[in-house]
Amino acid sequence: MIKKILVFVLVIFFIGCIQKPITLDEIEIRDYEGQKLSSVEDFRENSIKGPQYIDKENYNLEISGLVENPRMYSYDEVIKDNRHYQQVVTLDCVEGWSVTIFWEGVLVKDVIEQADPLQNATTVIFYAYDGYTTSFPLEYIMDNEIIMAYEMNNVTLPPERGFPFQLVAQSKWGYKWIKWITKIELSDNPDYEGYWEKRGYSKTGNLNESFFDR
Ligand SMILES: Nc1nc2c(c(=O)[nH]1)N[C@H]1C(S)=C(S)[C@@H](COP(=O)(O)O)O[C@H]1N2
Ligand SMILES: [Mo]
Repeated sequence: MIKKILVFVLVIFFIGCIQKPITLDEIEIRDYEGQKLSSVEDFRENSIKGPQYIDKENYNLEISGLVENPRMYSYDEVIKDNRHYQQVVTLDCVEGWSVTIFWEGVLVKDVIEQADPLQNATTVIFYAYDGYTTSFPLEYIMDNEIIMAYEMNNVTLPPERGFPFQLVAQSKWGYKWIKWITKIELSDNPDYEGYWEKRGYSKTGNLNESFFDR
C-alpha cells in the first residue's frame, strides 16, 4: 500500500516537471518551409517619433468604444488567454522597401470579441504609444485572419519593431501595420483618419491601389 502511494506521488511529481521548454537564447529563423525570410535587422527605422520602449510590467491593452464590456489586458493575458497563430507575410512600405517575416500573434477578432462589440460598431481604430493611429472597417478584422504579432522569426518583437504588439495588416501598405499598440477602439465613424491618412494617404491602404489619394 505504502509503495503504491509512493509510486503515485512520484508520478505526479514527474508530470509536474514536464513543462514547456525554456528558450535560453532567442535565435531568429531565416527561412520557413523553404521560403527565405528577411531579418529583424532589415527594417528601416522611420517611425514618427523613433523607437518606443514599453515596459511589459506596466503595459495594458485597452479595448473600448462601442463595446458592451470595455476591457484592459496585461501583456501576459493577451498571450495566455488567446489562441496563437503563425503566418509568413510581407510588409511593404510606401518608400519602396519590403520585408518577409514569419509572424506569431493572436487574432484581433478574438481579442475584440471578449469585449462584446455593439451592433452599431463599423470601424476599428488602433492607437499606439507614440500617438500613431490607424483604422479599418470592422469587416476587415472580422472576415480575415488578422493578427497582432508578439514574435517575428521566432523572437519576441524588439522595441524598435513594435514591442509588445504590431498589427500584421496583410494586403495593406506598411503604414497600416501599427506598432506599439495600446488601445483598440470600436467606433461608428467610417471616416476616421489616422496619422498618415490625415496627411493624404489612402484610408483603405490597399496594397493593390495607389497609397496617395489626393
Ligand atoms: N506606432 C507606429 N506604428 C507604425 C509607424 C509609426 O511611425 N508608429 N510606422 C508605420 C510604417 S510607415 C511602416 S512602413 C511600418 C514599418 O515597420 P517598421 O518600423 O518595423 O519597419 O510601421 C508602421 N507602424
Ligand atoms: Mo511606411
